[in-house]
Amino acid sequence: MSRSSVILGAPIETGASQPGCLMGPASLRTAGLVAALEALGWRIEDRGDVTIAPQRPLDHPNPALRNLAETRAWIEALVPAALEAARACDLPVFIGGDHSISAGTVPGVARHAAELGAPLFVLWLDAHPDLHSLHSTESGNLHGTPVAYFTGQPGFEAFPPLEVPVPPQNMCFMGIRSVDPAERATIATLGLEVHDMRSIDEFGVLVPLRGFLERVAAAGGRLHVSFDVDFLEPQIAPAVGTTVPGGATFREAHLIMETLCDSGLVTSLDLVELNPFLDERGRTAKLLRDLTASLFGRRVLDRMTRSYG
Ligand code: EXY
Ligand code: MN
Ligand code: MN
Ligand code: MN
Repeated sequence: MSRSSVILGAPIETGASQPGCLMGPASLRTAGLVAALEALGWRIEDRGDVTIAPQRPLDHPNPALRNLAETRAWIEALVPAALEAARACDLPVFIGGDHSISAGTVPGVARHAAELGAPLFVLWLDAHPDLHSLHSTESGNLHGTPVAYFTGQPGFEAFPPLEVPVPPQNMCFMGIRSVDPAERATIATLGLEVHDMRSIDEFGVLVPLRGFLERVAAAGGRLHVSFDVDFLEPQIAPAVGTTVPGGATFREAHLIMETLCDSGLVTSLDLVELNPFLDERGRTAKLLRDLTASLFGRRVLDRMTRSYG
């Protein structure tokens, strides 16, 4: 029987400094994400986009925080939507929207994993660790906070209570190359598994990825992958507001997705931070579509035509 996926859009841009991620779900749909996955034999149900009502501002001791009420409302909307999507299919895909969507999607799929009695692991593919608390962020951009929230760190009294935290030892970060001092301290305190770009330069992506996948398999775990466009080298993926030079190459990124596919362990996916306003003729959206297809089973030798023109 074919495998199934639910696609759920979360057009959030309130967590980022630059507007534009609001258009991310539309851009990926325009790039043909659904057809690309259907062509691989998957049954796809596109549930459209989640929405929130207009919010009144919320006060907070950190005056830098931007759009706290909106982010809170998005989390409240996304946790049940992600839980339902995970219950309904083999591998839901959550399309952002900036990375604050993961403050809703990860707790949602963590609840589903808990229902199944399995531990949830998270692979965070990003230039940034997104480990700020609501008190430590200086930019006030809440897309820099989801990992600290869903791993149950202190400082999130203003966010909805977390039902199922992800244990910090179940995290794996790859591609990291921009870390703020407070985040550096959290990484050290929690002993997080972080493979920065220096480490990828030295060892490639396969050695650390296979090590992590062995941990997930040995624990009988489920695996959520959170893919931030800024994980990629900006020259191949310009459509993101937080570019950092020295990112993953085209082949490194595809090899990660192909290896994840081979593992059979991935049970949910975020595609985040795509800002179509900054794209060049849709090339970043098309790359993200093709990376997702690699995760869903596309192989070079199966292709009859070239994808790029
Ligand atoms: N660490 C920086 C901040 O907190 O403002 C940058 C965060 C960027 C977060 C992007 C989504 O990965
Ligand atoms: Mn399921
Ligand atoms: Mn991020
Ligand atoms: Mn990032």
